[in-house]
Amino acid sequence: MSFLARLRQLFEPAKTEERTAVAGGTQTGAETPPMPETGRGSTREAADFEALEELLIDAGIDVETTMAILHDVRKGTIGRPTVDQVVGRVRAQLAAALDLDSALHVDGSPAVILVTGVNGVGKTSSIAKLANMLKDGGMTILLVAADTFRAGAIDQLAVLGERIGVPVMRSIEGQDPSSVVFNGLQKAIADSVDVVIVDTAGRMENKKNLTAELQKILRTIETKFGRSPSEVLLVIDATTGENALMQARAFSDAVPVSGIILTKVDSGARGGSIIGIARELRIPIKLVCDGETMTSIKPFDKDDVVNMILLSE
Ligand SMILES: Nc1nc2c(ncn2[C@@H]2O[C@H](COP(=O)(O)OP(=O)(O)OP(=O)(O)O)[C@@H](O)[C@H]2O)c(=O)[nH]1
Ligand SMILES: [Mg+2]
Repeated sequence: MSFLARLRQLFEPAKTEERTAVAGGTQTGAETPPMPETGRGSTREAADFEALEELLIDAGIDVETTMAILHDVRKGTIGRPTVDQVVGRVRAQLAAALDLDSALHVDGSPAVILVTGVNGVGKTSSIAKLANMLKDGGMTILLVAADTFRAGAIDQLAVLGERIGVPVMRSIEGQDPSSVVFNGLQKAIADSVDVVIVDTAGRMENKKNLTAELQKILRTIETKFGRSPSEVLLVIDATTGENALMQARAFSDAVPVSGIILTKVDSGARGGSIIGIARELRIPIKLVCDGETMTSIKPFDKDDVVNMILLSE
């Protein structure tokens, strides 16, 4: 059952009716007035709020946002809130948490976009989708295969680049990722390319190596080319539960993450943890991927993401 359906079930009028009937009342559901502030009403309200709190936490919503929602629902209603009041306040708080600068910055010549994330979240495919989107917008792109941990990763980017008609700076397995980025940027400058998008490894011998490599790539861009990436994007798989927040914390501790690409929202996403990331780390979602085709990418839309969370099972 979706988060929204469970919310509705918790606060639906029928429940009030049933409870009132048990208590000896005769009112009918839809017209049931709010419960008076009696001792019994307060106990029931407390139980409702406890259930609401449980529901929000269970949906992956962070504690701070959960508390803000409970506070809003309490302060805005006298007696028992209606379903629509509760849903409206949940929506408003989720939207407020997501209210960050979601514009994708592609400044610089070339602009550099570094794409990071743990293995399997959708980095390489999102890069191809993003390149395709920017190319359609009239920009020239170079993809850089700086995930040199696996030969397969290099081939995957090369195949996708060919499919969308975007050149790829290839590498060889085991090559220093920073040297690939250096070569790529040199080529991009020589060819007057608008945007360089760098694929990175999601898996290494250990996490320390992974973040050290990212930091080295950033240093190379800074020291050799005197610039910073216009975006450091972290890819988060929307089907990941609370681990998503831990991933975001770890990456943003290591590198200046400027935005999130939220992937796999088409695959039964849970997604609630994205709210904690936005609220705690102030990292905006910039792009959303919802399928496996090269056009399954779109700029972040607040209502879409709020709906995704509300409709998640
Ligand atoms: N349904 C769906 N599948 C996706 C989406 N994005 C990526 N995938 C799939 O997820 C799998 C992993 O995607 P990759 O792009 O290879 O992920 P990665 O992060 O580059 O993986 P590593 O290079 O191994 O770290 C592939 O099978 C993709 O087709 C999406 O938005 N929707
Ligand atoms: Mg990859």
